[in-house]
Formats: sequence, C-alpha cells, structure tokens
Amino acid sequence: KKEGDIEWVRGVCRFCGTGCKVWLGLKNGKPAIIRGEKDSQINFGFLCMKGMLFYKLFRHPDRLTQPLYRKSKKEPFKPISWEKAFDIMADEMIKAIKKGEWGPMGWTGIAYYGSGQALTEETYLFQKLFRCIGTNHVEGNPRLCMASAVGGYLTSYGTDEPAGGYADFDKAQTVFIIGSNTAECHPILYRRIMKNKLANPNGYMVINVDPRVSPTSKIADIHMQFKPGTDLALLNALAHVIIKEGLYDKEFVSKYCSFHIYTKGRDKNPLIGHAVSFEEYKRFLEKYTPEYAAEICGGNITPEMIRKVARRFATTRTVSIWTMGLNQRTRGVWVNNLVTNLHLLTGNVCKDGADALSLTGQPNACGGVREGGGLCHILPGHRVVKNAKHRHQLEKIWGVPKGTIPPKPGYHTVKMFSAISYTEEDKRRFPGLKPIHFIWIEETSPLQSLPNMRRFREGFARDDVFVVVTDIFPTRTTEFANLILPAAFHFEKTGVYGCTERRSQLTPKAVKAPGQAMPELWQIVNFAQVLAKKLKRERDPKLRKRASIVYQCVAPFIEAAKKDPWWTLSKEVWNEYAGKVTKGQDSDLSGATYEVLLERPDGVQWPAPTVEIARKGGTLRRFVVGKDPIATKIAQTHPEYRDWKCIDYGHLHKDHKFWVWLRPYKGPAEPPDAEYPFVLSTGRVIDHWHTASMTGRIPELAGDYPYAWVEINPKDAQRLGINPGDLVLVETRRGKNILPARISTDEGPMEGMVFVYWYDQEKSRMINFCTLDAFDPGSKQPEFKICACRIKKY
Ligand code: MGD
Ligand code: SF4
Repeated sequence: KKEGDIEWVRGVCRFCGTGCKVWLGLKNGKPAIIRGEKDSQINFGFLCMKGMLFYKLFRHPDRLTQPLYRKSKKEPFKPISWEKAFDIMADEMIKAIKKGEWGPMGWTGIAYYGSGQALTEETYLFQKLFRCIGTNHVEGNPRLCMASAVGGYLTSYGTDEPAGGYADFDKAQTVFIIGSNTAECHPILYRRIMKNKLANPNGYMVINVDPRVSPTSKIADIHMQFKPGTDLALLNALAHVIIKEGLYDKEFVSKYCSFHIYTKGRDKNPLIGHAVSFEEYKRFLEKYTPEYAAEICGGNITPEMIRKVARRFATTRTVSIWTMGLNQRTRGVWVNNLVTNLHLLTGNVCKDGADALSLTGQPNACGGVREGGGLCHILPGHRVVKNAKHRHQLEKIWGVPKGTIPPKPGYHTVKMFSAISYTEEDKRRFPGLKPIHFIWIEETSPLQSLPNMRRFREGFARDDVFVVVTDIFPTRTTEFANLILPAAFHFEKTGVYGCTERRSQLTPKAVKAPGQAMPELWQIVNFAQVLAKKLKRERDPKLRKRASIVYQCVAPFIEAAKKDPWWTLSKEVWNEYAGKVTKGQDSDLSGATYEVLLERPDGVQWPAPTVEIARKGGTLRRFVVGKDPIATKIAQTHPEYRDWKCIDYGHLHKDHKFWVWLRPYKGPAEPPDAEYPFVLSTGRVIDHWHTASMTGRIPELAGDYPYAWVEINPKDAQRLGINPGDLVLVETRRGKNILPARISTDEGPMEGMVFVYWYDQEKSRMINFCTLDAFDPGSKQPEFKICACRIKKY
C-alpha cells in the first residue's frame, strides 16, 4: 500500500521468535522505515528496537555482494562467479564423499548446518537436497536453542510444539516465568504481560523463577531465586504440595493423563519409557518435600514460598513460559517435562488462559527447523528419520526411489563439529566417530555460537575441511571459510517464518538484493544441477545412482529458479512443503497458501488443513474437541472418545492421553568446586541479536551495548575487591575472557554466580571460549547456562 511518498510492504520481523508483524516503508524504492502492524494480534503495532531498525542493514557497506573463494585458508579471498563457485563446491563435495564412508546414516564426509533464522522453504529444500545426496548429516543452530523443548513436548504430548498461544496471557491469572529473561529476549510479549499486570495489579500475579534478578523480575510479585541447576527439585516440590494438599484437577488427571518413567536398561525407547500408576507417582514425589527442596535450592527459597506458589499455580489459570534457562541444560528435557507436569496435574492446559508455552528463541526455529526437518533425526512434517514409514512417505512425495533417505540419524551439533575438529579427545568422546571434510553453513555463525569452541576453531582452520558459508555479512565463521556465498537478506527474497505459537507468516520480496547476492533457494537449485551432472560422470555406481535423485530433488523448481527466484521459486517450494509434505500431518499447513498468508495480518496457526480453516487463522487451541480439527475428527469417528473434551493425538501417545513424567533431581554437568567456585551463566541483551553480526552494525544498537561485560553479585565483588568497571579475568577449565565488571544492588546474579553476554565478537570477550559442551543425553542440547568458573581482578 502507498501513503504519500512511502510504499509499505507487510512482512514479519526477522529477529526473535515472537513473530511481530511489521510494515517496511520504501522511499523511492529504498528501505527507509519500519513500523508495526496495528491489526496484528501478536504485537498490536509495537516493535522493539531490533525490529524497528533492521532496515539499516539492507544497504550496509559491509554486505557480502559476490562469491569469494580461496583454496587454502591461509590465502586471501578472491571474487569468483557463481558458476565457478558451484563448480568448485560440487568437486569438493564429491571429494569429501569419497574420503568418507557410506553407512546407515549415509555419506559420513559431508554435512549441512543451518539456522532457525532461515525461511521454512530454505530449510526444507536444504534438508531435502542433503537427504537426496544421501546423508542425514543435517543439523542447525536450533539444537543450541530449542532441542530440549522439542524433547519436552514430544514426551509430554507425544508431538512437538505448544497447545495454546499468546492470547492466553490476557485470560491468565498467573504467569509463571521460569528460566527466561522475557523483558530483554521477548520484549513485545513482556509488554503484553506487563499491560495485563498494570490493568489488574492484585488479580494478575507474575512469578519469576530464576537465579538472577533480571529486568524481567521487575514486575514479579514473587521472585524464586535458587542455585543454578536445582530447579528440578523445586518443580517436583511444587508437584508434591499440589498432590499432598489435594489441589490437583481430579477429573483432568484421571481422564486425560497417564504417568511414565524411563528406566535405562529396561525401556527401549526413552521417549516412551513405561507406564506407572498415579500411586507410584505419588510415592516418587514423597521425598520432594518443600523442606527437602529448599535445602537443595538455597537462595531465597523457603518451604513456605514453595507452598504459596504451588497453591497459586493450582488454583488459578496459569501460563508458564520459559526459554534457554531450561533448554540449555544437561537435564533440559526433564526440566521441560517438570513444568508441563504442573499444568497437567492442575488442568492448566487446553483452556483459555492456561498453557505450558515454551517461547522460541529464533524467528523460525519452530516453523522452519522443527517442522521443516532441519535436524539430524527429524524429517519434515513432524516425521522422524528412524521411522521407515515416514521415510517412505517422503520418498514417494519427492518421486525418488525407496531407500533414498538413509535410515539412521546423522550427527547432532556437538558431534558434527567434533567430526570436523576430529582430535584424539573427540574420537575418545564419540567412539566410531567419522571425520567430516565438507560443510555448508547457512545463516549462522557457529564459530562464535558453539560452546567450548577453541577446539572447533582449530579444526576449521585446517585445510582438509572445505567450508562453505552462505551469509549476508562477514562473521567470525566466514574467517574460516573457503567459499563465501552472498545471500539475499529478509525482504530481499520471499518466504515464511513460523513463530512460537505454531503460527506461519509470509514476508514477500520488497527490496533488491545488493550486487550478486542471491536467495538460498536459488543457490540450492543451481548447485544441485551442477552436482548432479558431476555425479553422473562418477565411476562408483553408488555415486552415479545419486545423480538422478539429486536432479529429481530440484527438478520441480528449475524453471522458477531461472525465471523468478524472488517469488515464484519460494511459492513453488512452499506449495510442495505445505501442500504435500504437511498434508495429513499434525502440522498441516495445506490450507495456508501464499494467497491466504498474504491476506491475513497474522498468518495462520496449524493445524490448518483447509483453505477455509486457514482463512479464519487456523487453530488457536490445540487438542480441544470443537476447536482443533484433528481432535474433533477423532471424537467424531471413534465412539470411545465421544465424550472427551480434549484428546492428545501425539503420534507417540497411543493412549491419547497427556503424559506426566517422573523425573528425579539431577544437578548440572560441571558444578562449582574449590578450584572453580563460581557458576558461569550466559545470555542476551535486549538490543543485540545473538552474535551481533547484524545488530552490531546498527549504530543505535551498537552504541547502547558496545561490548560485553560480566555481572557479579555485590557481595562477591566486595569479597574479591572488584569495583564497577574493573577488568575481571573470568576463567574456566576451557578458556578465559577479560571483561569489565558490572555490579548492581538492583539487578544481577545471586551470590556465587556470574553472568556474561555472548554477543561480543572481540576475541578476549567471546565467552564461548569458556562455556561447556556437555549436552543433554536426550535432546543433545549443550549446557550453555551452567559451568564452573573462577574470577579475579585483572
Ligand atoms: P546469529 O548471530 O543469529 O548467531 O547463534 P548463531 O546462529 O551463530 O547468526 C545468524 C547469521 O545469519 C548472521 O551471521 C547473519 O549475518 C546471517 N544472516 C542474516 N540474514 C541472513 C539471510 O537471509 N541469509 C543468510 N544466509 N544469512 C543471513 C545462535 C545460537 O547461539 C543460538 S540459536 C542459541 S539459542 C545459543 N545461545 C547461546 C547462549 O545463550 N549463550 C552462549 N554462550 N552461546 C549461545 N550460543 C547459541
Ligand atoms: Fe522483532 Fe522480537 Fe522485537 Fe518483535 S520482539 S520486534 S519479533 S525482535
């Protein structure tokens, strides 16, 4: 639409997982301003600074504008043509395939590493290409961010992603914020919570559960502060009180819940474990008395506080939200389950104002990666690699031979990067590890964002690993590339993002990409054709066989890539993904065509199996009969569920019930000790996005936060003679940083803990030299939030 000399184009913000709807304003065809969409039920016209200012990146002088290549990482880069770039890439990929082996996970020598910021169409086509080449080494940064939430939902609901959405904040009476600095990381959602709180200060209670006093704690009625990693005991104690005092929802529990435990050695599948009785669950909780938990948790936790919070949780409509404080943990899946347990016990789910809502970090970790099949063990449409039926369904849709997709998951993130560094230590840690010699990294900067990254950087520096990076800016990762491919930025191409609440939204192309920068979809389709030609000439029949499969993978898109890579190509990939791949799955988006997505100010929430349902916005409340088309159909067609109000149709839950899990308290992987007596935790500030490769180039945001610092509790600082602004040496068993100190009586970590922001690109302040790469045994998500450190004045 046009207003005066500004032409407005509607899309979605490309930063956090809130999914704020934006209008990008173009003056004389150039990006000039961004404002929020007033009719959006997500952000109601509001935006944070990141959302308002990203128009400054379109014409930034640092933008990558042509393919750059160097044979050796010791040489400088030289510009080359796209044609030459794909030619070199295909040769290097085939070389790496030959250096590796063929096994149950496919070719061991090559890998793709993507991002929760890639468009859904991009992740979908990248993973399709790599599976068709013949490898399940398909991973992405959502492993660092959302994997434990996936594990949590898969075990509690039998299927990924939440039941409710943001609208629940407005009908809730209690918001339970645990392990999330919502005020800085999801500021527009925090605004909504704050608005409700201000409108009803006594009736709307905010409980903040966090070892640190963050800006989020400012509106909390109760702040539960506990030693990092002890929240499993705390959550079990809340359940203990709810049951002991008879506060649980008896009807919901008896009709809609069952109880489960996983016993290693006895149970084959950790996602299923085995069923136990309610009585056994009660016995399991016996030991988690408020007194016992308070002792473990320390901080300000008292038995009376636990009782008070449990009563409030159980007797009001409650929404819980959480992010990395729970996910980035070696017991991330368990702690996710323990929050959802509280909702199931108290019937605080499947109704207005009540939900267990894991907030997504990135704009498309849910839609693109979790639904689009962008991790080593999953396939698009909520399918899994290990399931032969799922693999064959996809092979049929793709028109490729049965057996194209290898049957075993590839390497998860830490293992994938260990297969690149491939040190003796890596081989000891992962017996049977096979080296990776070629990796295509897209829209992420792992050599700043991976934990314990010194050894990964050493691996990447070697010349026997060919590194391709598709990005819009130079980053700490492009420093290790052989080939840099310039990408079109958001609004310079077309595609869909799916945010926290199962909502997909379309952003159309509005701006011309600079220089030779091209959309990733165009890069994939063109590279695949070159690769197919080269594979055809190979002598090994296994390689030759893949030539036609690779060609078939992109064949439906070749014409569009030639004629219109900016819109038609994306639309055709979306039509295949949403129209064919999600059809009939729980994440059904087949009704959400581009036309419908363009019409709607808020996009569409799945399941949306028909255009009619999609036009109304899709499904706000999942699992509820009468509201969710899948649950409704089950109730209508299966007499035994006729009188059920909600039905858990997760494919892992054959009993159609929600599962309460018995998860014991277990501490972190590296607790503090005499040598390293502090807990180091890491996170984000409001104005920077992740590695700051983008926000660090926006002067207003960089000016607000020019460098990272370490937050220290005033009591610890006094004891160690550290004053505000002093340089502090932060040291762990893996590395060290030198950071200025911030000491506040108002905000900051509890005694014995320090907190560092990880956006800074300056090597002496890159905290991921220090963090720990221990990971959750289920979700494989690393424990960024807790490791042992020592500090002293520098
Ligand atoms: P980003 O800065 O988001 O960081 O870490 P990364 O994904 O490594 O990287 C995105 C990249 O995409 C940028 O380099 C940007 O320039 C590029 N880009 C932007 N638009 C486009 C585009 O359209 N196409 C292409 N090809 N590129 C584009 C995130 C990761 O970090 C995550 S998800 C989490 S949750 C972790 N959090 C975390 C933490 O809490 N503490 C510590 N210490 N480390 C962490 N690391 C993890
Ligand atoms: Fe963008 Fe998130 Fe800010 Fe909304 S809250 S404007 S989605 S960064």
